[in-house]
Amino acid sequence: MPLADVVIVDTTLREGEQFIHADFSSEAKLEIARALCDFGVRYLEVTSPAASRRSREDAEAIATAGLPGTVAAHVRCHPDDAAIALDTGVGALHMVMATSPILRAASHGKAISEVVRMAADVAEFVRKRAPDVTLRFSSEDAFRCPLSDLMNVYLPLSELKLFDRFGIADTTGAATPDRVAEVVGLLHRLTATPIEFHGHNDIGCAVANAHAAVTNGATHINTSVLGLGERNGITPLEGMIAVMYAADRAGTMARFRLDALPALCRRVAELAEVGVPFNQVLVGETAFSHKAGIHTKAVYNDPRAYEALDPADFGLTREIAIGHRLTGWNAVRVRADALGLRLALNDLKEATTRVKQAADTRRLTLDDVDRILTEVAAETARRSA
Ligand code: HCA
Ligand code: CU
Repeated sequence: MPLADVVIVDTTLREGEQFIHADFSSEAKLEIARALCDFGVRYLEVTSPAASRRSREDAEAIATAGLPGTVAAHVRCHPDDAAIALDTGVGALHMVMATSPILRAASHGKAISEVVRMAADVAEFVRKRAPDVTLRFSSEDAFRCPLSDLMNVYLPLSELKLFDRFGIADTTGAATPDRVAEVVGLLHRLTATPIEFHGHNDIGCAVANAHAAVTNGATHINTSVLGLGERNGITPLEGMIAVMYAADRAGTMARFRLDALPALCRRVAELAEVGVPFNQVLVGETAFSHKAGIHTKAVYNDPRAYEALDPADFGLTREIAIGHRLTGWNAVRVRADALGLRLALNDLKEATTRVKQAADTRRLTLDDVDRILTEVAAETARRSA
């Protein structure tokens, strides 16, 4: 599937709620759901309605809010949880069960054959009660699971033809893109069932892993705004959008209101009581700032020289820093022009030298640069008077 066509299954309202600082109110959850849909997401995952009374009420409120997309409830592989979820009116159930030896031992204690039986039983139960609901089964900790065990889960479940999709989760966020390519690629070759990838970011590969999953057959990617989730989270929505945009700008712009993304991220950060990290892909404070003279000169000529993403498409502006020791006379000239000062090349170079000298001893503001430029201009005027 082309990257820009991948289905974003956003789980800010499930995995994101598992972020240590997140304690979203019912109103906040609806606000986030609406903002995600306004941005263009068409598939939202919410916390299991079996988790608590408010989780159930919130799932119902979101599922019946008339949003232009599918609302999926995350559930354990248990008919009671599935029944509670179906009663909320969600359009999809996302079942999950651990498959790796370490998690099977530390969590449910079941053998692989029992995992298959339980998933099949719940799927049959769901299909009887709600034939049209979208049903996904995901194996937790799939990437620390022997491939034979993993295939012994997915292949028999695939034959049942009860599932619309298989999820595959890098739960501890330690997989690398080559491993994701291997495992997702194998699953893709062996089943016709669409694949959803869920990847944590513990070693920093979550976006690259999501990319590898798509190029090896995944059709759905789990994201959350700012990557919010357990520990340091999962593939961030904005990171995945950047990958899609870099592959197909027009296609991604047609699907998403990209200029709504920075505000969405700021708002979710606020609701989760954290800041937007300064270097976050796309929406971090420094994502479009340029500093060194060599960079700024080229960016003034053509921003694409040092930008893979056009900030204007996201409603953002680039920042070009002038007042520092790495500055160059081209950047200084742009500032002089902006101030209406017509300086000859020698004067520009003199001003640049003064900026660098001053910056070697202290931190400069734009006002400091402007003062130096005005001084040099005044000296020149005096000389020629
Ligand atoms: C969890 C685990 C999970 C599930 C992912 C999935 C994971 O917190 O329940 O449903 O595909 O990382 O394995 O988030
Ligand atoms: Cu997770």
